[in-house]
Amino acid sequence: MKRLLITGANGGLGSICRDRLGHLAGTLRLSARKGLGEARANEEIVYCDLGDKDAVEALVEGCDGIVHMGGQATEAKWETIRNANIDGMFNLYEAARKSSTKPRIVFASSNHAIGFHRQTERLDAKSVTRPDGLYGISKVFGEAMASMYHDKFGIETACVRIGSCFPEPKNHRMLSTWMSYDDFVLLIERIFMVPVLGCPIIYGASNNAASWWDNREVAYLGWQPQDNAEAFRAKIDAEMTPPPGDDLNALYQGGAFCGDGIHED
Ligand code: 15L
Repeated sequence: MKRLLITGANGGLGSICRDRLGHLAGTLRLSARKGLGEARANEEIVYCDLGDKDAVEALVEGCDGIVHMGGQATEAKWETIRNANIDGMFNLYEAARKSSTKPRIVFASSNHAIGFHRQTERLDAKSVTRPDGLYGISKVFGEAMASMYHDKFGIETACVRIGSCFPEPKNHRMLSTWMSYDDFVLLIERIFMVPVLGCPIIYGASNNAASWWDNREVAYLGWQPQDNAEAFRAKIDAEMTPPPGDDLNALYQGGAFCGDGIHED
């Protein structure tokens, strides 16, 4: 690619993209609302609020690919989610539709789009969504946005329902949901290399023995995650007791996000 846009490039996963996806494009265009520091050799920095339509249009123009990590990354009050994840998604897709480059997009969806499924269920790309909060709803919305812009305008998006992408799994639930940074980077590489992408739903998790998710529908990507959270089980067992059977973290795939209450402030 000539120019790859990474939104949310100051966040946890956005910074991994910044550090490890430079080989995919001549130029990385990095965006966030703040905190991107100095531009490195192949980088350009554009500060932008995703809720600002004109700014997002200028941001997207000239990009052949977008890794959309920007937006609200956890549960929050509706106004925050609406600006970043609802208006922000619309602005991004409108900008992509109007651009001269028609970028291929990676959308950072989340396991919280399906969080209210029980941990005893096995899901694939056809499973119904069961969002576990306002954040999860915004991810379902984002997937619908991607689907419509693909069907109507041919814009390709990989909707990655990211599990728990951290250096290591942090608790027993993450033995099922963990995705290593290495496997995440391998996935992004495959998404941009495959000749025809379409608009698939992909479960973003490593090759975990305790996985709840089946990615057979996206075998055509050639993504073969290498890591397995099982390697951390003994460490987690030593550090904490497993949650009791009636705990949200033991019942639902979305874990604690399934708790009652709505963020009001
Ligand atoms: C997410 O969607 C969050 O962005 C992340 O911080 C984790 O909470 C993750 O889900 C998870 O479910 O572990």
